[in-house]
Amino acid sequence: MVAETDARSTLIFTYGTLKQGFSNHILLQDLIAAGDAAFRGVYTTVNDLPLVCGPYRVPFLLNLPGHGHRVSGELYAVSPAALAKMDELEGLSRGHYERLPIELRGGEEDDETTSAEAYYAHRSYAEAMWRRSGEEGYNCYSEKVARGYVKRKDRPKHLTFLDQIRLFVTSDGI
Ligand code: PCA
Repeated sequence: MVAETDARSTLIFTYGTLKQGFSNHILLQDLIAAGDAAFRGVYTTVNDLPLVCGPYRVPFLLNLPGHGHRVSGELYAVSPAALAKMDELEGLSRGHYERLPIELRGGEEDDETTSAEAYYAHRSYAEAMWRRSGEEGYNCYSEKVARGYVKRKDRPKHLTFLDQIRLFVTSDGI
């Protein structure tokens, strides 16, 4: 369970497919129904950060502060069990994303900052992805930005996610 005052809960800032209305939100819905996650509000990053799309319009926040824009997303408090499930979905142990601190503003207290964590693109490909994106970022993973998103089950099976990322960053942008 994740109570309001639970010291064991972790605040996770979601900026992509985990948000309401996007393909992986179903995981959070299940966790909320089980009492393992709670929605805390809409927040925006304090710092400019690049939010880009990789292969299949998959969103990636890059840990390259000072580039891109302030990014909006949704904040959730999650239990340790929920965090483990989210880490698995985001491929932490496979080098897809890494979970790192992020500073946010928003929710009720507009003048205060909130410390949370977010799933950033793994450092092994973040800079290459920034160059591949023409060093242009979004401020929100909206319906429009997500258009063309391909679900995991519909992607080529013979390539790993990291293979697909490597192909994407070394291609010319078609
Ligand atoms: N899911 C995570 C990271 C990127 C993604 O699509 C999120 O929504 O924050």
